[in-house]
Amino acid sequence: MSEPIDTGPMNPDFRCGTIAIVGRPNVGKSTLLNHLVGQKLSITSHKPQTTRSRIKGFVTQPDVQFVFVDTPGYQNRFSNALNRAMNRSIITTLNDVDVVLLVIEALRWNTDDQWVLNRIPVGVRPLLVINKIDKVKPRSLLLPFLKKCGEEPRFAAVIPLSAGHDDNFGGLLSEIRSRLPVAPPLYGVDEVTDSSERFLAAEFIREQLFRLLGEELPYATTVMIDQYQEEGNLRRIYATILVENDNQKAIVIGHNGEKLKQIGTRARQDIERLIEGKVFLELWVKVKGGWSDDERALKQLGHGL
Ligand SMILES: Nc1nc2c(ncn2[C@@H]2O[C@H](COP(=O)(O)OP(=O)(O)O)[C@@H](O)[C@H]2O)c(=O)[nH]1
Ligand SMILES: [Mg+2]
Repeated sequence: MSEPIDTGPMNPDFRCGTIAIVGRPNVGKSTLLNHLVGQKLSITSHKPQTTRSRIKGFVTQPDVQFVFVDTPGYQNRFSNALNRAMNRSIITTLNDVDVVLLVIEALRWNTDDQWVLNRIPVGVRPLLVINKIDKVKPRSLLLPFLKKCGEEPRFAAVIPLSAGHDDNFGGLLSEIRSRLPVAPPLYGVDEVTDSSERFLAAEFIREQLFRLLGEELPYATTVMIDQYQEEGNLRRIYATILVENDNQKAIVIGHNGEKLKQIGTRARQDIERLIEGKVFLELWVKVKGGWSDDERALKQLGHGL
């Protein structure tokens, strides 16, 4: 149950707004979102383009509600349809937000970071989040880097942190809050995202494909939820991992089904943490393009028989 938040005369300075998290792949955008929200929502891996769609996460405090939007990794290397769509989605996001966080890795400003910066509208001054400061060795290298970034007029502020290790994001949150408009909250206090459980379940399975399969294979896979049944605190989830050929299918299943079992166990544990309940998860692996897959694809579009 949501507690009503006091946005009336007692609290005339309640602020609420949307914050886009952008940056080249692998800088830690999704990790930052998850740690800000205090819950895994956006899947992460060391491989670029793990995040394929926009995920929102909310943080609500007595005087502010932050609506964070994690974006698929900006990238310019390949220009296939998926990437073009992803980049379009980010540009649309940027025109529609109150604050932009540009995330980079400490000491590693490169041409991809510059490419992302060039895509931020000229009138928008992003907050520069310098992530992974835990990796800087020796520590003395950090200060000159921060100083250099701080002198760059394009950035509204520079905030060094370690998204994966810090447990206090007060500095970042207060920088953001001062830039949000006075507005009532958009979501209930106990809401953390507007993504459905069903969608997040598919994402958590996909995350394990990225983490447990080789370098290339994850990009050839799709996860479909066939059935998602809720029985009190229990979820029965039937899902299919679609691959492109029999060879890939054999790899996903693994020797004696071990790989698929590992994928299923880890994804199940993540979904259990999300719903704070029990999950029964059944995974199938199928080769795309077969008759039944076409039928399922149509069903997902709402044209099922
Ligand atoms: N050492 C270190 N690694 C991090 C930190 N934040 C994220 N990572 C790692 O960086 C990789 C990419 O993170 P991810 O959030 O998926 O990046 P994204 O592509 O920008 O969303 C993952 O392996 C994370 O565990 C951090 O603060 N320190
Ligand atoms: Mg990501």
